Amino acid sequence: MFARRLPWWRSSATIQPWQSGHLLPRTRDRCQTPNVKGISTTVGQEQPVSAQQKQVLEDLEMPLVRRSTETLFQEQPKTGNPYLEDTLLRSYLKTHLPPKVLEKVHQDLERFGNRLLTKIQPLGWECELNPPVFRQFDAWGQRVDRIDTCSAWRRMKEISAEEGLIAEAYERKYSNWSRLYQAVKLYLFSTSSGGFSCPLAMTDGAAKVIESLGTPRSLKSAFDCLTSRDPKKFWTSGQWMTERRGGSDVANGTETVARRQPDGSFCLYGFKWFTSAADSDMALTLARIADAEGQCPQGSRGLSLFFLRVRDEEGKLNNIQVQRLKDKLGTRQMATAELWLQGARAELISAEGRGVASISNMLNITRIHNVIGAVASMRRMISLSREYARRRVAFGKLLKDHPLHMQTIARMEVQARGAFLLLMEVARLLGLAETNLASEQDQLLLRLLVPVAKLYTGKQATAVAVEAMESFGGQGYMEDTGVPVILRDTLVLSIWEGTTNILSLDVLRSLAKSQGRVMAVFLSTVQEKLELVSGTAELAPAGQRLRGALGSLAQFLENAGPEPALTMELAARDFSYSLARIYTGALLMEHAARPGASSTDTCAALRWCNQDLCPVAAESGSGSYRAGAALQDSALVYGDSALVYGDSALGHGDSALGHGDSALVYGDSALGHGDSALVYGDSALGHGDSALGHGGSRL
Ligand code: UCC
Repeated sequence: MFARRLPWWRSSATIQPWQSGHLLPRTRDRCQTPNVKGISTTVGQEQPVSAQQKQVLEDLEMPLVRRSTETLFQEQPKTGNPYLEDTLLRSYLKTHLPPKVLEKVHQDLERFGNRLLTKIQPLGWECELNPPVFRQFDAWGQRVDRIDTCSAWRRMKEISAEEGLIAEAYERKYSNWSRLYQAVKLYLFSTSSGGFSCPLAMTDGAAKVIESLGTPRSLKSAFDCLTSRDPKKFWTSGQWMTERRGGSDVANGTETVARRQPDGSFCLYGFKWFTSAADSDMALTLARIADAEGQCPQGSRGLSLFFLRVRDEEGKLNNIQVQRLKDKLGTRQMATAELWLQGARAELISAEGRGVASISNMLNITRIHNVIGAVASMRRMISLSREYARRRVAFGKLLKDHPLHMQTIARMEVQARGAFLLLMEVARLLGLAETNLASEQDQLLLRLLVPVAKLYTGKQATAVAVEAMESFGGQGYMEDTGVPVILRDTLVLSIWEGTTNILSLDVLRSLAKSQGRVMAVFLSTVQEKLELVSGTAELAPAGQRLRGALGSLAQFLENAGPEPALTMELAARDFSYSLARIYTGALLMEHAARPGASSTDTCAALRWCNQDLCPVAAESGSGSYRAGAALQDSALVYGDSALVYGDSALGHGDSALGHGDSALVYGDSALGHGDSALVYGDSALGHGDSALGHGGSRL
C-alpha cells in the first residue's frame, strides 16, 4: 500500500528499478501488437481467432499494452543531496563563517544531506500517509483520549534529537554562529520532516522562554529535555495560545482560568481550540489567575504564562480531555487538537500579568521557524521544478529550452534567493543577541526584521509554491506526486504564528515601543550596506533604485508622523512589504558584491531591485491611507457585490509572486543575464566535494 503511493520525486538513492518507467524497453508502436502465431492485429481492429488463440494472444498482449502505456509516462525529477545542491547556501556559509567553523559545519551538513536523501525523506512521506489517529474510548467504553502517531513520526523525534536540531542552538559550540548553523539544518530538514518542523519550532520557542527566564531550578530538567541530543530523553513542547474566541486577539480571547493551589502550583480550567502537536511532552500556555473571589483581571495585563506536562510518567493525561483532532487543509501529519483543561496542574513561570510579553520570546522563535519553513518550501519546489524541466519534453524540446518556462522559474529563483538571505540575516542577528555580541542596533534590527521576514516570506512561499505546481502542468496537481502536500503545508505559513496583517501591526508595535529607533537603525544599516557595495559598477542601477526607495520610505514616515493613527494602520502592510523589499535588496546587493560573486548573483540583485521597492510611497501618493479611502474600502467590500471581486483584482500586486507587475515590465534579456543561468547556473558547483574551495566563483 505504502510502496505503491510513493511520490515520484523521491530520491534517486531510494528509487527502485520497477518504479521508473523509462527503464522498460520501448515498444515498436503503441497501437500495433506483435505477431503471435502468424496473427497480426491492431488494437481496436481484432481479427477472427479461436478462443484458445485469443487467450494466448491476450496473455501475451496485456503486458505489452501496459508497457506501451508506461512509455507515455513523463520522467520524474530526481533531486540529490539538498545541501550539496544548494549553492546559494554554500556560498553564504563560505562567505560568512570563520574557516574552522565552516570546515566542521560543511562535513556535518554533507552527511546530514545524505541522511535526508536516503532515510529521512521516505519517513516524511510515511508521516503524510499515516496521519495521527484519535481514539476517544477503548473497546470497553472507557474514555482514553489516545492520539496515536505513526512510527515514522516517532522516528522523526529521535532523529531531531540525534541531529541536535534544537540542542545546537543552546550548546553554542560555535558561539554566535550556532544559531545560524541550527537554522541551516532546520532549513534542510523542513520539507523532508513530514511536518515535524512544527513541534520543533515550539520546542525551540519553549527552550528560549525558559532560558530567558534564567532557567529557574524548577524548569531545569524540562530545559535539559528540550535541548537534549538523547532520543530517549528528548521532549517536544506545544504552544497553546488559541482559544475558541479566536487566535490573534489573545488579550481578549483568552478565557482559561488558573486557580492557585495550597502548594503554590495552579490548576488550569479552559478550552484550548487549536493546540498544534498535541502529542508533545509539555506545553506553555496562557491563563488568567483568579483571585480569592474567583474574579479574573481582563485584557492583556490579566494574562500569565504557565508551564505544564501534558501527561504523567504513566502516560495519563494531566486532567486534560481531547475533544477532537482538527480537520486541516495541510500539516495533516501533525496532531492539532481541541483540548479541555479540567484542572490541569501547571506552574506559573512569568510574573503575574506578564504572560504576553513572556510568550513573545516563544513567538519570535516560532516566527523565525516559519521563515525557515517558507524558504525551505520555495527551495524544494524550485529544485523539483528545475529538475523536471531538464527531463520533460513538450513541443519537441525539453522544458528547460523553452525561454518562457525558464523565465518563470527564474522569477521564482529570485524570490527564493532574497528570502534565503533575509532568513540568514535574522539568524545571524539572533546568534549575536544570544551570545551577548549584539550591539543595541543589532537587537533593534532583529526585533524589526522578525515580523517583517515572517510576513513577507510567508506570502512569497505561497506564490512560489503555486507557480511551481503549475510548472508541472497537470502532474503537479496529482496527490501521489507529493507536490500538493508541499503546497498545502506551505499555505499555513502566512496564517499561523500571526497572519500578515497581525504581523504588520507587530512591525508598528516595534516602532512604537522603540520610539522609532528601529527605523533609524533600519535606514542607517541599509545606507551602510549600499555604501559598501558602491564600488561595484554592475550593481549601480540597483543601488540607485534602493537609494530612491530608502528616500521615499523616509519621506513617507516624515509625512505620516502628524497624521492620525489610522494612516499608519492602513499603511501597515504596504509599509512592512517596503521594509522587506528594501532590506532584501540590500542583502542581495551585498552578496553580489562579495569577492568571487557570479554574474547570476548580480542578476538576482538587479532583478529584485527592479520591482517597486517602496509600495507604501506609491499607495500613500494615491491617497490609500486617508480616512476617505477606508470608507471606500468598506463600500467596495459591502456596498456592491460586483466590486468585491474587482477589489481583489485591483489589489496591490501582491499575488503574482509578490511583485508581478515590475517583473513583467522588466525585460529578462535587457540585463544580459539569461534566465537559465539563474535557474541552473549553480548546478555545476553543486556536487563536487572541492566545490567549497572555489564555490564562490559562481554562486
Ligand atoms: O500556536 C500556533 C500554532 C503553533 C504552531 C507553530 C509552528 C510554527 C512553525 C512552523 C515551521 C514550519 S498559532 C498561534 C499563534 N498566535 C499568535 O501568533 C498570536 C498573534 N497575535 C499577536 O501576535 C498579537 O499581536 C499579540 C497577542 C502579541 C497582542 O497581544 P497584546 O497583549 O494585545 O499586545 P501588547 O499589549 O501590545 O503587548 C504586550 C507586551 C508588550 O510589552 P510591554 O508590556 O513591556 O510593553 C509588547 O511589547 O508584549 C510585548 N510584545 C512583544 N515583544 C508583543 N509582541 C511582541 C513581540 N513579537 N516581540 C517582543
